[in-house]
Amino acid sequence: MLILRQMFDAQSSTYTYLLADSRSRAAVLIDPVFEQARRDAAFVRELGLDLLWTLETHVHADHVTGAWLLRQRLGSRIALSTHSGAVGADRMLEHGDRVEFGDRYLEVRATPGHTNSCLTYVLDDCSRAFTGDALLIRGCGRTDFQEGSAATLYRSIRNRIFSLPDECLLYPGHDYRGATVTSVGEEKRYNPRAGGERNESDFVGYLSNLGLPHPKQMDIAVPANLKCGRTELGSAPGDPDWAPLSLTFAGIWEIAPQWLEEHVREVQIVDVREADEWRGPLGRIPGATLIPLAQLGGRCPELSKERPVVAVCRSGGRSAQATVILQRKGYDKVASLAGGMLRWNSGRHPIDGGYDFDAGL
Ligand SMILES: N[C@@H](CCC(=O)N[C@@H](CS)C(=O)NCC(=O)O)C(=O)O
Ligand SMILES: [Fe+2]
Repeated sequence: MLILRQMFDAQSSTYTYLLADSRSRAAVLIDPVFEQARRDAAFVRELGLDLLWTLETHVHADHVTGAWLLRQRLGSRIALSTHSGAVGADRMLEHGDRVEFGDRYLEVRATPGHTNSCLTYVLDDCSRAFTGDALLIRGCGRTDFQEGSAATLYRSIRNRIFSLPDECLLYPGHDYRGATVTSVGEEKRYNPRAGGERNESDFVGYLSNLGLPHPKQMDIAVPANLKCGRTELGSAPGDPDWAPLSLTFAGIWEIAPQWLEEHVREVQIVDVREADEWRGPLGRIPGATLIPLAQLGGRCPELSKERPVVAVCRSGGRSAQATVILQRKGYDKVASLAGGMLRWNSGRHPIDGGYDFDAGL
């Protein structure tokens, strides 16, 4: 079975697509965004996937790719068009190539026009295609910068995208109006630039008169993307360095029980359960302070902002919300204990109080 997830970067209105083969867990990620690399990596980890490739649909002008950051984090390899002129990739793709992931593959189609490097990735059974900016929903990529050519783009759309079956679902590189997916049949009929009876001259005339300002990030994005998003930084900006935290897809920083056991004295542990749970069978972490979640907003001055705070609860749910409350109050070194006291106990980490389950009490 195919796993397909569509993610959105609101800053650049970019879609990133995660595709995976559910049997082997092999995955590819199309058009990752630099600022979203943590989100994407968390998603890949949570779903238990093995990210083989990040694939670019083209050298983007409006955002920096997350390809290099993801290679650093997850060991994924980088692939993009041989016509990109980019350095630092692991594979340069040609028209007709296949990118395999487990039992599935994507067919590479060159669809130049918006840029020379534009590729459309077609799923093995032609049920879906990822068009980048060659074809957008009721739109298409502009052709007034990089190596743009409206005549070339018209032929790419007509010969290499509209030649797919009408039912083939099309997933674009961007949408600026809130739409997410379309189909070949729908765009052939309704695309105002390339659909219906429009011929090449109609298309070229339309594209020559779009009158759009250049993307705001263009001067940064193009040179960065020609290096596959490589920076001099080791990791994404703002990554916490006080502990090996992992970011869940819900946006919560979590810490593993083993690390906490080894570093209890270096952090402040705040237990956000109720008093009866604190005295209950799961016990409490030695050195923890009890502040029930409902009181945390008012009582957080009891916690220092200088030392990291780890929030703890029964299962990891309330402590996740505690990190949100603490961050709002200006605490920047915060994490939630993954799995809460349940996982802490099942891993046999030390507790005060609680019941001795081994003794059968
Ligand atoms: N306002 C956006 C630029 C949007 C833009 O120019 N997008 C390109 C894709 S990289 C495009 O082809 N847009 C076609 C259109 O908006 O019709 C930004 O500053 O990032
Ligand atoms: Fe683009």
